[in-house]
Amino acid sequence: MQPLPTAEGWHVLHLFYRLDPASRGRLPSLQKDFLSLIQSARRQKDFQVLTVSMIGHKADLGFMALSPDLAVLQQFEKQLSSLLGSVGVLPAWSYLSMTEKSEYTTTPEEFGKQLVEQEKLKPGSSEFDARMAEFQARMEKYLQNRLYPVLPPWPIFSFYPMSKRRASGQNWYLLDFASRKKLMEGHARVGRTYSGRILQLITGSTGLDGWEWGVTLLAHDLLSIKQIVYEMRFDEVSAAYADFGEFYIGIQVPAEELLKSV
Ligand code: 76R
Repeated sequence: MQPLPTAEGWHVLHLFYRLDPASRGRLPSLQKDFLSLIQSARRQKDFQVLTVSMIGHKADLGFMALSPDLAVLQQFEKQLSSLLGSVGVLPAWSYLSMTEKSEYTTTPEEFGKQLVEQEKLKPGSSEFDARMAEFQARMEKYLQNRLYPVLPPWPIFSFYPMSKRRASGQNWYLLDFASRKKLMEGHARVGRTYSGRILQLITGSTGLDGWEWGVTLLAHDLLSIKQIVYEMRFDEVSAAYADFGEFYIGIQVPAEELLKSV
């Protein structure tokens, strides 16, 4: 298949499969082919896939695959579905999105203004220049992480889709940019208090799937997921403007263990 690269970011495909009771006993027979499929996918440039043992009846097996090439992702999905389908493990749900940078990040101009107004630094002074250089370096790393994330093997995996509301009197898309930016600053303030406990990856899916974003959260413990989602509910962006889909929760395990874990 012809490569389908994108100018910015990576394609992201969340895939969920459900076991038929009769297929459980047949899973061990797939182990070798399954591992060789995962390993050969992972050899492709910048391809990542998380393997997740799901909790509850919505799904048993979960995968979050990322690739710069949409064709690679599509082929991975078809090969995986065909392999799992051969023992009666059937698709339960999928979600297509793309990594993206935020519209609401602080610009160098805004940061410079803060240094002058709040910290009384003089533009052109050596301290001002040093702080600006540090800001630029931090932003570059941050943008790189959003567009090209490297996802750690933290055990708790949570995925849910969300949209910003478009209701009368509560229409996110009719707010002006300054108001949206101010609201998002409040959101980010809450989010940052979970630094080290929650890794969040927001991927855009407007025009690609049924909701506007996919929210992937990784954590070391389930309580952190419950706490952040609860706390965010009180933040105005989520309280007034967000609608959510179903929550898919699982345990991230090495590919070698996945089929043995369900
Ligand atoms: O990206 C950043 O780290 C900078 C600030 C930031 C942006 C721009 C940020 C921080 N988020 C941003 C954008 Mn978020 N986020 C969610 C959810 O359950 C809910 O109520 C909502 C789901 C969570 C749990 C979460 C966590 N965020 C967004 C967007 C895009 C909005 C748009 O473009 O209009 C959505 C849909 C969204 C939703 N957010 C953070 C977090 C956390 C933990 C952080 C801090 C990250 C850190 O500093 O490490």
